[in-house]
Amino acid sequence: MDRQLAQKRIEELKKEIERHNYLYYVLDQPEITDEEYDRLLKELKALEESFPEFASPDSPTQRVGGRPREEFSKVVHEVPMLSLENAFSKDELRQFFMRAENLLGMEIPSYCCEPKIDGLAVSLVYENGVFVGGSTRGDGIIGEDVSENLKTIRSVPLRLRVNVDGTLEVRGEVFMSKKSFEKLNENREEEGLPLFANPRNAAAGSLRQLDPRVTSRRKLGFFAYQVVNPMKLKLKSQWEALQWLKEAGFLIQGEEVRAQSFEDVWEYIESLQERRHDLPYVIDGAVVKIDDFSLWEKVGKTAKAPKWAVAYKFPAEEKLTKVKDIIVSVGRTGALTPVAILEPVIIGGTVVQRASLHNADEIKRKDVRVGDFVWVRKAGEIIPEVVRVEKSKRPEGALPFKMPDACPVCKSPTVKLPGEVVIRCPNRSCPAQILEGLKHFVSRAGMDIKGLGDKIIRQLVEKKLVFDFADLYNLDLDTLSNLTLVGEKNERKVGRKAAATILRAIENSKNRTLKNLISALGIRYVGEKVAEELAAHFGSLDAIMSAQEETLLLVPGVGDRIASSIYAFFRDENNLRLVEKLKNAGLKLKTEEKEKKTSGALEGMTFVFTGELKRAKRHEAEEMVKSLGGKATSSVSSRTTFVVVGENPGSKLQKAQNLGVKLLTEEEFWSMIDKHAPEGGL
Ligand code: 3BA
Repeated sequence: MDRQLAQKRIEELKKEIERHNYLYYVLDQPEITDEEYDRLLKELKALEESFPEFASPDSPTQRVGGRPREEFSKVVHEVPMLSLENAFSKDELRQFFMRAENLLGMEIPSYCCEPKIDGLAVSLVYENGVFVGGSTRGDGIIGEDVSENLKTIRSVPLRLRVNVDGTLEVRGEVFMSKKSFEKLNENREEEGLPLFANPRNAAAGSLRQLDPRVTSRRKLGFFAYQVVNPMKLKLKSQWEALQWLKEAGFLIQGEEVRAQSFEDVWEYIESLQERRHDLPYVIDGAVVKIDDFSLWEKVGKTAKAPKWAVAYKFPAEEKLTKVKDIIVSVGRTGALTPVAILEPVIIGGTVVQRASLHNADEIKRKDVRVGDFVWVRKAGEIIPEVVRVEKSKRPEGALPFKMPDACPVCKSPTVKLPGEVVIRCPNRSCPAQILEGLKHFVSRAGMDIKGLGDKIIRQLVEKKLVFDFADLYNLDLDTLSNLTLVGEKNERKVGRKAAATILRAIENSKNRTLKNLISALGIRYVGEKVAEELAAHFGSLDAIMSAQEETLLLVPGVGDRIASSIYAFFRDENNLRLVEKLKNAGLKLKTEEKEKKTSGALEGMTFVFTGELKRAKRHEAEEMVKSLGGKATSSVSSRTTFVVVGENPGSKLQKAQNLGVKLLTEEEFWSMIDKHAPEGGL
């Protein structure tokens, strides 16, 4: 493609991709599929690589995160970021606005009410409509420059959708949705990393990552609520500012209302409080602002906070309940975790009957005892936690809880490594560790063996039918069918039919990819992502097993801690024996790429599609090509074998002609596919 054409297409793609970002992340009304979106992004990336002179900081390709930094530089906020005064009751809220009305000498004509999102305040700066950087609130005067990380947030527009000359500063809150938070913690648990206590901490941790690529993976969002210099835009009220922000391409919460009286404000707060648990992100109150900007200056501010806005904090939903028992569970890595078993209570709409007490230090600090009444709440609306003991209700004779000196399951004496807070069961053959290890092995991220539920695994371990993962592959029909299931009313046998299904699932798992196997082994700190990288980099388990730590460090995402964990895992005799057994059981210990490459009819051919296809969607056609061993890419180069030309072809046709790449009509393409495709193709 010539330079001019490339530049034009790059601008086109930038605009188009940002439009789809806006449709998806702000309006929640996508017009195209994820595949189509990825294709556009890929095309842009390829073009920017071929024509680096046209790459720019406001390109959506910049959202994946640049290089890691040593530290964040400090920035002074042009206009200080104030804090908000809090009100904890209807009365305090009324007091706050009565003071404002006294200062004004008039009744407040209208209020703007917004949910108070529990996130992290940041400030974004735009020059002539282009995002140039942003920072955290810090102490309100000086914050940290987290520009690169902010760029990875899809709801932060890189270019405004309206024209604004000069500098514009927009402030708002970076947050993580409840769903993303739960997913993130699930992954971290799998990888043996410490969990985030709530979405706010997770968002803060993610935004303050020195490596923007990490931030990019952490699905953050940005809600805008403030235009710093609204007069410049001729905006007259907070409500107008919010509507303008939306037009300019920002995500606003959409729960905001304009209220005409204090009673209406209160009605809003009550209704918000009822709906708060149904929102996909955590809110901890409402922010109520005098709507009219002209009144802001008149009421003024204190050294710390405006007198025209206040945060109403929802009362924390804390319930008093009884600790029926404190049990100690043993995890996959042998870590002992004390858990309070509670008299069930409903908090935030769900029943809570357990709360982790984390570790010995925590339990000692809170001094939780069996029989105590404790205040329980949900951290970040999600994770139940014991806030404190109601000492006045402590039953006589309640004894301080002591962590056991022996594993509650296998009775091995526990150990505490220097520098660690956790107490561990050191016995690698402890049934609890085997059980948790097996659960992980058969999980979706691992070997994905359906039908092997917790109950069955538990029996296999208790009856000493299975000692390690490899033993699963020696199970027979008789053994399995004689295990019991817990039915609606009574226990019954698994039976031959269900047992046969399970055996088939176990057999099928032998064909899982190397990535699945690595993840299934449960090597500490090695989760799905790292497993995938290891599989792609080494191609076989043997290669990973013999790799030195320095070699392991070459794999993306593998640092010192992970490298030494992998290295140690494969120096352990038990693990080596396990791998040998798995090999003998017939598990695949290599990636499939090499096998695939020689078998496909389209091996060595690269296809590019342009224009609309009639017989299938473009991504389906690309899937077909890949399934036959060919490659499908989004941009035409001298390495392209065929360009398939559909209806209304784009600039790729021109480029193919310039480069002399062979063109195919849609019909020619399909007859080529049909010749090779197995039954049931498209
Ligand atoms: N509105 C937080 N401050 C907010 C602009 C003022 C303000 C907030 C708000 C000061 C929310 C204090 C940090 C700060 C920008 C200073 C909101 C929320 N309005 N809706 C009135 O949802 N958490 N926080 N942010 N300047």
